[in-house]
Amino acid sequence: MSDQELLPHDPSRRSFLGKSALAGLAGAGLSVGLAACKKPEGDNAAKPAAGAASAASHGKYDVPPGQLDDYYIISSGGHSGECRIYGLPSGREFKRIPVFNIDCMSGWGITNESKAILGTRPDGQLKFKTGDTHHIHGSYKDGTYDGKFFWVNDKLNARVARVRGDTFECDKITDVPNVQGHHGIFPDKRDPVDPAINYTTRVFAGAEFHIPLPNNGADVDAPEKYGCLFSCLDAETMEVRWQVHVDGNMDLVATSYDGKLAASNQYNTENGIHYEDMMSAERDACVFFNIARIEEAVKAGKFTTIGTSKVPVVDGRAAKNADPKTALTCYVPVPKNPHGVNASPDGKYFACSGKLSPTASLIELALVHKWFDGELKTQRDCVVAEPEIGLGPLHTAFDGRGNAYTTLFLDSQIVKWNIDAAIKQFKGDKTAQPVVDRIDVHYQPGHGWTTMGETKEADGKFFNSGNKFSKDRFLPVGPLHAETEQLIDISGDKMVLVADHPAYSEPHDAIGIRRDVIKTRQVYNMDDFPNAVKDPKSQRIERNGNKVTIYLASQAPAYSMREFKVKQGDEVTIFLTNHDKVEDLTHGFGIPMYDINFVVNPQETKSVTFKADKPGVFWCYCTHFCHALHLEMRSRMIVERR
Ligand code: K7E
Ligand code: RUQ
Ligand code: CUA
Ligand code: CA
Repeated sequence: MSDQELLPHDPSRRSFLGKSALAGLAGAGLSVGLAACKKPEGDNAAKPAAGAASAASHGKYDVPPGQLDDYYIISSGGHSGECRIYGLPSGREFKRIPVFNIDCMSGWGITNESKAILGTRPDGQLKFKTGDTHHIHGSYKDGTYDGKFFWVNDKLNARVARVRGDTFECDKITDVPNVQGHHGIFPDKRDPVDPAINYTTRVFAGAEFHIPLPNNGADVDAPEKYGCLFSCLDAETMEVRWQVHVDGNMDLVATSYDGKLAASNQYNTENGIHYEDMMSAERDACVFFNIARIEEAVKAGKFTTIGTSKVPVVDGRAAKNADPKTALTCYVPVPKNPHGVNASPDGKYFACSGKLSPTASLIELALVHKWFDGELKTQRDCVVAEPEIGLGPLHTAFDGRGNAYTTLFLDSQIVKWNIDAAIKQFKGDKTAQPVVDRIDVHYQPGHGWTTMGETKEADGKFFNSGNKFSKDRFLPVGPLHAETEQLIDISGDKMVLVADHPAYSEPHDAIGIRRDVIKTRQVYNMDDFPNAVKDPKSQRIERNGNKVTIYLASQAPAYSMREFKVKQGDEVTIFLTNHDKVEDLTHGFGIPMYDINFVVNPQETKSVTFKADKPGVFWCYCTHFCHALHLEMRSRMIVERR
């Protein structure tokens, strides 16, 4: 296909996509299962271009200069290792929050404070320099966001990070032992036993890849020694409280509004090592965790530990949990290789999407509780609907009015389906029509989310489709294209495409939060930093052998020392306190040829440590434009020859 055939606004340009996606799948050996899937009604190419439909209503969603957005989008950054904040509906990017990556602007991974959070090896180097964020979720109170914290996973190096809602900076990172492919993550919404605790106290995460337990080089060829662990972290201390050994793997995680249940979809109940094995069973599962029972078991000492980890691990495998009345886990069978599990805002259901099945399964939580009470025949009886919605369903979001919106990766569509109608149809009502609307998206949607949709305050205003490809939607910028985040107005009966926003790889999941929920601070508190140079006059140089510590202050447009001397070979630590009190009056500190670059916000203190191995004059300069004399804001570091 020539470039000419891909001109923008050509409605037919979509048609090649469906074919190429299916061809790709056939190559992967998936065609057999999909051939059986019924193609949903309608033909993509015959529909009007979604772009044309959006043009008419465009102005309504503009955010004119000087106006603020209605929502924050708190987004994962995928294999960039960072998180991001955008505005909705404008799509403007406000901030990148470095988490598992190294960030030149802020000095994340450069300063001692950030290195302490990231973790270092004995030689002082960072333990990890890269990461892969997938899911970010906020802390809850009374079933909705309280704006305090956000948690994000690192799928790559098995970590969970916390981002503060007042500064939008990462303040803690925890390594989770004995897991790989640390994928799904979700905070709880209230305590499983104490009704007075109606806020987040735990964060759950699931492991996607089977590894030998422990993974120490033994048992690499003994699949029966492989396993996946579900982990619970303390929201406050960020310590791992306990883990559960499950059958199969875990992908996404969801939690119930009553605080009692967490669940994860499983696409590899086969415990397979290769993809043919992983898709051999007709059904996989959504595994539910009975949090209160797990914590009782831990308290009663019914756990083991794995390798050098001290974290208690309880056995949640099916054979050990056959009696519902004492079971820690409940495996609800759902069709082949699901991806995604999401809680409905009414607190009643989890939707678990089909991926290799053209269906979404709706699981009623009251029935899961019934199963745990021994009052339900089989786990499968927890499924109350399984509508056929289209090809490649991945993630589901809700509008708070009884409708679900599922992304269809292969069909490149969002499908809106009605929960009650789906339940009626499942019970045998042939007149029930669950699917109420579809809209094309461009192209291949992964995550979809709605504004406030993962809270009891789901407002049904916007749906965002996180598309994995943009192809021809934006000016080409080389072989790697931007991704498309497409904003869809879902307030009416029909979905309306409102805007395309490009995004750098790869946001995966995000949450849309009403702006009044977020309360950020304007400046730091100097007292929170033990090494703050509180009075610029207390600036000083302390020497201890060949260790030199420089206590430095900044106030526009100067550093408190015009110069400082160290000796070649010294280990130099610089503490820099920013004395400016005005919001947004941030200074930077860059040392040429020493690879040092970071910013200090108003009233904040940061530090760096390095070896002064190069003699000469080095102009430490302010990197962050702060004042008319910003360029003049410098200090001379003189490294004297030994
Ligand atoms: Cu949330 Cu992208 Cu990690 Cu689905 S996964 S698409
Ligand atoms: S100087 S604000 Cu950085 Cu070229 Cu101009
Ligand atoms: Cu200080 Cu620029
Ligand atoms: Ca499977």
